Amino acid sequence: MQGTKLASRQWLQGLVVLVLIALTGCRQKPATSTTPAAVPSTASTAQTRTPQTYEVKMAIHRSDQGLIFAFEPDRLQIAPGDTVRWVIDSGVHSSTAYHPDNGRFLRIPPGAASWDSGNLLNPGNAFEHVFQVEGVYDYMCTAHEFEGMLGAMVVGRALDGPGLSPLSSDVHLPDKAVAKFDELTAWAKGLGR
Ligand SMILES: [Cu+2]
Repeated sequence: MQGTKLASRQWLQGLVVLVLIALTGCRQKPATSTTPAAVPSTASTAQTRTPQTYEVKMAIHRSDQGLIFAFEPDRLQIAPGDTVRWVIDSGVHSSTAYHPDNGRFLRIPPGAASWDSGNLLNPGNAFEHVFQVEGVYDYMCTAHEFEGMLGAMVVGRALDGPGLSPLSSDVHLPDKAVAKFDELTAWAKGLGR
């Protein structure tokens, strides 16, 4: 009698242990299965956008009015961290920031990195610059500034700064460059802040 009582008690204890294992196993399962699903979904929504690269062609076109020298597009709104890649389509050109480092007056946000590609000689030649500081940037082609070959970049918002101010009266530029400045500044102002 004693023997069977002991045996059945041991059997009961064993059953209790098995039930406990089964219960904790059930309780843990949903926890481990929801955690991995939650992590990537929150990470992907919280992450910043992937930086983009924009291409600007540098070209010469014939028209009824003569040759047209142009950045295409000549104006772009991008986000901080984005890259602009200038590529020669036709002709010899540069992409050069209006910045004292390039012997010009300042028309990019204070503290922003200047750039100068130098002359790119052949179709397909390219130059890249990463824009980090928010604001308005003006640049030109050194060879064709007098032809109005200018471009503008708005990085983030068109914040007040050198790129939005009127040209100072002591700056002497060819008429076509002045006209292009006015056009690009009006565009940047039109974007709002
Ligand atoms: Cu040019």
